[in-house]
Amino acid sequence: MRYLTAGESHGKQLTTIIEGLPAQLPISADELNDSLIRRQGGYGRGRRMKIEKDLVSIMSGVRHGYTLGSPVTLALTNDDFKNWQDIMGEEPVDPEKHIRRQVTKPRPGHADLNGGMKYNHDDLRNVLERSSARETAARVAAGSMAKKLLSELGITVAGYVRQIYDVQAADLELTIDEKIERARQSEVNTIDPNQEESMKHVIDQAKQDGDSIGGVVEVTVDGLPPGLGSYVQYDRKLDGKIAAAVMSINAFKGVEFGIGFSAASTRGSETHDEIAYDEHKGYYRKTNRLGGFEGGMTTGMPIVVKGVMKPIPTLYKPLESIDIHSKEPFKASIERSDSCAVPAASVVMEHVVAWEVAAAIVDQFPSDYMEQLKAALTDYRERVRTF
Ligand code: EPS
Repeated sequence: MRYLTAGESHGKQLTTIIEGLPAQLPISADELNDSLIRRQGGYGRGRRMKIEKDLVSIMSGVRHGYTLGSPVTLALTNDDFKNWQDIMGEEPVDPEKHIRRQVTKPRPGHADLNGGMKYNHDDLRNVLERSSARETAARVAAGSMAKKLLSELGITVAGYVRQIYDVQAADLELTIDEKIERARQSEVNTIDPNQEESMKHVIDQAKQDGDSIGGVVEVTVDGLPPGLGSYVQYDRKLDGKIAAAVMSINAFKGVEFGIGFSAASTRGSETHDEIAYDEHKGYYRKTNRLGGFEGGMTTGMPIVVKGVMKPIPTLYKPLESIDIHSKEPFKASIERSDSCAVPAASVVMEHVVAWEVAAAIVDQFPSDYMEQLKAALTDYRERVRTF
């Protein structure tokens, strides 16, 4: 399974094309929109999200509520495009004419300068329109199809906020359904209601100061068989694929599975997950410190993966940079921005992780239609249970 996204932040639309989904997966636009609407929310979002209503149009690959096995095209209109038609239109423009909203002042922390140098753009808008996190809407659209496929196989994915700035959610023993429910109830998508107000408070403070803040998001995947992914080749390790997917989300700077970086200071005996056996459920682990992976393969325990998001680099409080035309230093001008997009990022991470897990399953159990996939996975689950 693979997908491509296309579209500029203030262009006409975002498009996602997915190839390789088995036929007869039941799907409706409403289910996809539920994910897209969640991504748009969250305390700390800016004015742009009041303009956009991310509702998907399914343009191909689905008929009468079921996938056909052919490529699926999902389109999302940018409602802001009507205000940007002359700036973002595809028709050639007179080079002498002043182009509104031209960007010559690269913002530290964005793709602006490096992208401009690489593609030889003298208007950095040509970079920022595509490097914008608006693209994550198209990835959530793909991930919502993947989540539906996983749910048909009894696999559940939850994304939620662990930390905003210096406010941390407590380590709580919750079922995956409780995590989903709590994150949905929370304005900051956290599972710890005791930290909700403090998280909102640090967002308000950052906004007041013209600043931005980041945080940590976590995704849990439950209901997995052991042995997804493979140790036999570096690029078939599923934790590696998930890590790459998480790192490719805009503004993400780090990823860890289970105890992650703290494994540097735990002994082997405190790090690994002892193996146990039960006649009914087969092999299982007494703990899940490794976050559901050994040797690049799932252990059958839940995948638990965290990602860290840096503060959004578009600041009301400007940082120093250099104008690419005059080569003069300047302090960046005020731009519309989100002061904190960590709650939205938890939804994005949930969907990119879901995609990688679904793609690994479809790779491992090649199937043209859902019944075939379900049967193959049921057989495999039974075989590993009695192994
Ligand atoms: C973004 C800047 C803001 C965000 C945008 C990502 O948009 P604008 O420049 O239009 O104010 O709102 O996020 C989205 C549009 C979205 O859908 O998440 C950026 O620079 O990355």
